[in-house]
Amino acid sequence: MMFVFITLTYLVTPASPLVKTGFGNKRDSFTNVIITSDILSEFSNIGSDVECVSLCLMTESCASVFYRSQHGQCQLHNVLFMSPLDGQEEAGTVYYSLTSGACPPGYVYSRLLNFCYQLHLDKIPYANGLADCGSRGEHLVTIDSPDKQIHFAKQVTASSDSKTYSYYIDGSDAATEGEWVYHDSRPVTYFAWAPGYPENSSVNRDYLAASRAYQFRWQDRASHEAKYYACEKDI
Ligand SMILES: [Ca+2]
Repeated sequence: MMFVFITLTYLVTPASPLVKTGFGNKRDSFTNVIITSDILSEFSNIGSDVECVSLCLMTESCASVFYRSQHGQCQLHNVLFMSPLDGQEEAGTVYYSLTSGACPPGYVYSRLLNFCYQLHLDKIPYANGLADCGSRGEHLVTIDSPDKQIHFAKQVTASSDSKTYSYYIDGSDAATEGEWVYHDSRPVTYFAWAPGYPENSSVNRDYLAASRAYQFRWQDRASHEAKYYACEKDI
């Protein structure tokens, strides 16, 4: 997908130490489209899209906004929508994602979790996903806490395009069966297994996948299986 980004740059007076300077990136594929699911909060009598983006900046769980100029309304969301076809047509509506210097446009950026990643909706074997992430100095997304698991599952289910398939994520027990490690050899200590998993069967189920069939809880899968994948950029 191609996006044209218009960057609005401005300093925000910090309401708390957690509020950081940031950017709103206009996602042109969503112009004149409105999506009303996953609303974090709404504001009325908002004069401009810039004001709407600044409200997002001041709300740490906000990842994106719709500004409805016809209604002077600003809608905050904690997910990044990926499918314009999920919305309804509404003239005068614009959509912005929040990003930062460290987490580029097109990536999902959670300021709360200091978490930056990109969903890749190509079905590929594990090694190809690993290689693609690595080509940008990234790694498969590391989900090492319940909060990250909840965030990831909410993000992928927010759009019809991204919720249609399972994702390879960081973690393998290929080296020693039953000993799960991340890309950097740290042991995996948090697991979000789907019921009945890990299967540990004889078909080399050595790779973690967040499974569509189980609300994106995890399965151990074989590396040849084609899946979506998500790459994390360390920030
Ligand atoms: Ca295994």
